[in-house]
Order: sequence, then structure tokens, then C-alpha cells
Amino acid sequence: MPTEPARLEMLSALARKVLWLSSWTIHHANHIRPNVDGLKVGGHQASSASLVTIMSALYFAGLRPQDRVAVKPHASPVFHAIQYLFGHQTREKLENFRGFKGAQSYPSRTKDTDDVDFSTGSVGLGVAQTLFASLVQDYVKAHGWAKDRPEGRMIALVGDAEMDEGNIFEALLEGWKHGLRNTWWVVDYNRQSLDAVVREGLWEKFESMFRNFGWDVVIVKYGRLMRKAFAEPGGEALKKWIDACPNQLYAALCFQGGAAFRKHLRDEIGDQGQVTQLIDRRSDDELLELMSNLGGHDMASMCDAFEAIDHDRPVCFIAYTIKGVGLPFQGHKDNHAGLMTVAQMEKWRAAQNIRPGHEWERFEGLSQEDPAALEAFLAGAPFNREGRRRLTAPVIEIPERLSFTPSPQMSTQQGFGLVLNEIARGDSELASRIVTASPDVTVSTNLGAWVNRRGLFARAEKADLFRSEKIPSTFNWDASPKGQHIELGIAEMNLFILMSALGLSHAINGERLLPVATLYDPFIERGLDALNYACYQDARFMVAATPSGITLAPEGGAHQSIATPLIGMAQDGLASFEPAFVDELAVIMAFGFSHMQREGGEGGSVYLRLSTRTLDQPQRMMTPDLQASITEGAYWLRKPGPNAEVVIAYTGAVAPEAIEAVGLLGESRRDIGLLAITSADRLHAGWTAARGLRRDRRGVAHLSHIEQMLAPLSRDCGIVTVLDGHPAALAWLGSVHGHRLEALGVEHFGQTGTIDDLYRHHGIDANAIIDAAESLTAGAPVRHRKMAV
Ligand SMILES: Cc1ncc(C[n+]2csc(CCOP(=O)(O)OP(=O)(O)O)c2C)c(N)n1
Ligand SMILES: [Mg+2]
Repeated sequence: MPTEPARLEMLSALARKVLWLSSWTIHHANHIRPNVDGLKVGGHQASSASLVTIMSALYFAGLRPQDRVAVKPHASPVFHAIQYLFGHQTREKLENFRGFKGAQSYPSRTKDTDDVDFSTGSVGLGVAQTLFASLVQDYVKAHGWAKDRPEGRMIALVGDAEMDEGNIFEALLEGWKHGLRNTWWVVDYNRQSLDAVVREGLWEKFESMFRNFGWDVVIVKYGRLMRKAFAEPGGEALKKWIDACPNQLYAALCFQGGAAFRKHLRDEIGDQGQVTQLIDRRSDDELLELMSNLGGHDMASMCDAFEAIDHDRPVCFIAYTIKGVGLPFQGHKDNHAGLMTVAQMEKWRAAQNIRPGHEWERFEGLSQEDPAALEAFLAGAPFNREGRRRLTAPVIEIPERLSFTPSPQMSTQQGFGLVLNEIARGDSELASRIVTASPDVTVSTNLGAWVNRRGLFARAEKADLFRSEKIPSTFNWDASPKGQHIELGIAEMNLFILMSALGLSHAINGERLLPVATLYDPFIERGLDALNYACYQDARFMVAATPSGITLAPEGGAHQSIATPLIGMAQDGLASFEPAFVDELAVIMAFGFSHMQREGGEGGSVYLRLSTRTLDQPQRMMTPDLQASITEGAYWLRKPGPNAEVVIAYTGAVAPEAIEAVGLLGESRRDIGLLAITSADRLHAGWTAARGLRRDRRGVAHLSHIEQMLAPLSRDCGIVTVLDGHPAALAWLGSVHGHRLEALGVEHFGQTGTIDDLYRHHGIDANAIIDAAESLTAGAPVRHRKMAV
């Protein structure tokens, strides 16, 4: 369907405004705002210009309210300019671009106020996020939710060099497996990255790769001016020259201008009559306009390309563009951080009919347009019709306590499986909203029983052939649209991006999901950037990471995790727990499912660092006090007496060593306390928050949980901390009230052995705890568990 001229004119006028406003935003940040030194803008101007037409075609025409977009990080000024034209962004925030609380350098769901759908910044992640968001939309629909909502398209605006990021390819594979639909990736094929001009013929590789994975590929190479010229006599020869021109030369000529193009065309095509006339009919400026009229800069071509899609298959658009188009450094290979000088800006301002002092006026310089008509056009843009786009969903009720079938000896990993199994047996709202996923470690992380009950998710029914062939197996995994486990290949990046997508379902689809991921703890590091971005987007999910530490000893040294307790503490938006016993875990999981649903800064995602080590389980009543302490991060397993000389504080699977050491120490040291730390993260965060509160509001006497717990200890009491992880995770406890402290933990990677071997080797066994306690206290030597060998 051809796009009618009036509409096109309107769209082109708005695109000009977007280019102006985004450029002015950047210019303002560099040359006008006072004290700009620390806020200088690099890497935005040329990258942004590249996408102006494509984004204008989408936001002002192609997008519908239910569509969601991940914008290439450096096109943030373009996004903000578009939202400014819609009235969703303020001048104040644009004037403060990249400044404190100003419009963000990269589009941010949590920090920007103008309806960013997905946060981007770390290239590649936003692209894959759209793919998983589309799978999540399918999941929600298949479960019979969000019936009234039309299906949205999940769209990524992708830099061509962004396609180098491996996580995109991992996602493509997963999308293919799950029958991906409703996903558009628009590649801004400007053939430039930060340092370089891309290899020749990359688009062919993209094309065959996407087609391999079942995508449609639409190449938008030539704009309308070009296509018109190709139809003129001699046009074929011009087209041939353009197609053969190397990327680097084309970019260089775009930078140099019409005269340079003319010289090259003349030299290389030679005097061939018709094509020479075609070129000579055009002035230098007209020739440059023609040669810069690549598909991605031609409003009609882009609108037509988007409007032509009348199916739900995934589509990759490869739109040819020029980095920095329309600006003095267009095409220059060093333009990534290119900025206009004040003189260049003045010249360009005059050419745009923008009066000094009127730079921020929405329709300034568009005198040929009727402002009321522009206003009406913007108000009527389909994207804008429903106003704000962030949805909400009611909170799912979580029982006060989650139950499980207890046994006298269990590991926390086993307990995790038991708790989920118990939930799966019932028909609670909680059970129906949980969705699990695992990168090929479903069985080995104890999710098997849950999947047996709740099934695998697939858009079409698929029987477990082992089951239909009557081959006995512990796991019966039929796949159906009602299934609640999403089976993933071994790619932890995919796991966390899927968590990010599932964990935003309430905001994107208006239907809340409670996603639970399992993986081996060390492989958190494999997907860490995706985990970080998932938290940054404020997605809500629970990660059960198991096995962990060196306690997974028989698994081998190469699977150990040392840094994860510190990651858990340092990761914003993630509350980390490492329980030792299953009754603690059940309390934490109940807390976690609520925490995942709390608004804003009050809530967040949850990380459970679990273990395969079987421990004797305590027989005890779970009192409300104990429950509260577990979720706050610590409780006394044995309260220190008034004359305590030393306290042992432990986390997780080393509980038996701590308990044994306390027993042996008790023979010669008085009143020893044993502190069970279930969450170093929550304890530390509580401590920091309390100090902040006391500083901000003088006179407030609020003490954090850990301050209260350690308050009764005398100044001379020593503290020994121990965990199967980096000792720094607990070493800070000595600073709470200034106690001397010995921090035990693991600092070296990769030694194999039995748990006993490794605990001894790394100094986290009972003897090491006793040694540390002795070094902090006076008194007779303590009997050790075994004599040192
Ligand atoms: C994971 C990650 N690595 C590196 C960067 C730094 N970086 C920002 S943009 C860019 C190159 C972008 O090239 P392209 O995707 O082609 O975008 P263009 O600027 O050409 O539009 C790089 C390396 C980043 N943002 N994220
Ligand atoms: Mg590029």
C-alpha cells in the first residue's frame, strides 16, 4: 500500500524535528549547560542520526499501543525527542540529558520517566530481550490470560555491530526452538561501529542466518529518490556502481559530499552517455541527497516496509543507513564520538529556520506545517492512543508458610525441590503463576518433581515418547500450552534474559508471573551481565543456584563458585540468601514470592544459594520471631552468654563444622554464641540503611538487625566468620561494633577432593574455626576434632 503524500510529508517534518531535538539535546549538554565537563557526550550524535527516520516511521506511524521496543542504546536522544514531541518527556529533563536525574544516556525503564519499554546499554541484551518478551507473551496467551489484549510486536532497533554480541545468536536458537512469533529486529545497517567500518557483505551473512532460523528478511537498501533515479536512462549503471562500492569508500564519500561522489562516479563509470547525463543533471547537493537516500533514511520506504508485514512470523529488517546522516560528520569513520562545533550548529540552525532562543519549541522551524494539524497527527498516532503504556497486575497471595515433607537429613537443594513439589500438588493461585526455567539442569537442580506435575510449556501439545512407549522413567514430561516449565538449552545468558522478560510480565502483559530459575551456582557468572540488566529493568524473579561453593566437591574443581556470595551482596535489586536448613529455606521462599511482588524499591528479585550437602535438620518450632530473623538475615542458633569470649558466625553448608567447633570450644571458652547467617546481603543492607537513617535524621535511634544482635557482646569478644565462599562476604561483621574478627572462607579455585579434604585445604573445617577462635581469645588450648596431619 503506497503511503499517501500528505501523511508522508507530516512524518518527514516530524523526523526533521526529531533530528533537530536530539541533536540539540546533545549540543546543549556539551556547549550550553554550565559545568559540563564531566557530562560531555560522546557516541550519541552520529549513532542517533542513523536511526531518526526508522524510529520516526515506527513511533509516529507503525507502532501500535501493545507493541514494545528495545531502542539501541546510543539512540536514546532520539527516543527522548520522540517522547518530547508526544508530550511524555519534559524540556527540563532534556536540558539535563546525562545529568543527575536528567534524561538518561541510554534508555532506562527505571530511571527515565518517559515510558521506556526495555532498558538498554549493554549492547545485545535489549535485542534478545524482545525475543524472550515475545515468548512470554505467547506463554501468557497460552495460559488463557490477557485475553482482551491484542498481541504486541516486540521490536528491537539494533546496531549492526551490536550483532557481534554472542547472546543474540544464543537467543535466536532458542527462539527457533520455541516457534518465535511477533518479533521484529530492525538492523541499523550503517556499516560502522565504534572503531571500524564493518566487513563487506555482512548483510548476506545476516540474511542467510536469519532465514535459517525461520525468520523473514526484508532488505531496505534504496530510498525512493534512488529508485526513481535507477528508472531513469543510465540508472542501471548507477545502481551497479552503488552495489559494488565498498562500505568504507561509500562512507568516506558521504562525508566528503556531492563533488567527491561526482568525481568517483565519473572516474569509475567513465563517459557512458546516459548515466553521465543522469549525474550531470544534478547539482552537488542534489547528488549527495540522492546518494544519501538509502532505504533507512527514506520515510516512504521504511513505512512501506513496516506496513507490508501482515503475518506474525519474526522479521529481520536490514535497513541501509549512514552513520551521522544529515550532519557534518556523516559517514566519517571517527564519527562515533563526533560532535558538532558551535559554528557548525549555528549554520545548521539557520538552515533549519530555528530562531535563537526557540530551540526547544516543538514545531519551531516547521513553518510550512500547521501546528494544529501536527498536534492532531501526534495525538492520533496509534502508538500514543492509549497514553501511558506500563500495565499493572494484582498481587498473588502467598501463604504465610510453605510446607514440605521433612526428613531428618536433607540438603537445601533437595528442600527446594520438595517445597516446589508441595506447591505443585495444590491448586493455589501461587502454583498457577509460577513458571520455571532451567538451562538444561532441570533434573540436576531438583526441579524434576515440579515438572512432572506441571509439565513442559510448548505452544503445541507434544507427548513424551518414552512415556507413550511405556519405557519406565522417573520423569514424565509432556509438553503442552498449559505447561509451566520452559526448557532452555545450556545458555545462562538466555536464562537470565528470559527471567527478565518473564519478570516484567505484569508491566508488559498486565499478567503477573512468578518466575523461578535454576542453574549451577558457578554459572551465574556466565550470565552475569544479563542478570544485572534484568535487575536494572526491575524484573522480578527467583534464582535457585545449586550446587555451590567447594561443597559440590565430587562435582569437581571446575564447577566451584567462590565469588557468588559477593555478587549476591553487590547486585542491586537482588536479595540473596544462603540458608543451611530446609525449614529456613521454606521461610525464605515464602518471603521471596512476596518480595518479588512488592512495588518499587521495597521489593526485588531473589537469589537462593543452595547446596547438595546433606545436613542433619533441626527439629524446632518455626516461631514468628525466628521466621522474621531468618528473612532479616540472622538468628542465634546458640545465644551467647553474658561473658561470651567468642562468637562463631556461619553461613550455609558449613553449619556442621561451625556447630562442632562451638561444641569443642565450649569445653574451655565461656558462653560461646553461634550465629546463623541466612543472608549476609540483607544484614548488610539493613546496617547501611540504618546508618543512613541515623545520619539523615539526627536523633533517630533505629538500630539494624545485626547491630541489635551483636550489641550485647562485650568489646573484647572475638568473632570468627565462616562460609563456603569468599571470606569478605562476612568479614564486615567486625565493623558493626568494632569487634576483632577472623574471616574464614575460600579464596582459590579449582582443587578437587572430598568435602573433608577441601574444607581442610581451604581452612573452613572445624579445626580451622577452632584455630581462629583461639587466636582471638586467651585461655587453655582447645581440643581439636582431629590432630592436624
Ligand atoms: C556490551 C557492550 N560492550 C561495549 C559497549 C560500548 N559500545 C557502545 S556502542 C558500540 C558500537 C556500536 O556500533 P553499532 O552497534 O553498529 O551502533 P552504531 O553506533 O553504528 O549505530 C560499542 C562498542 C557497550 N555499550 N556494550
Ligand atoms: Mg553501526
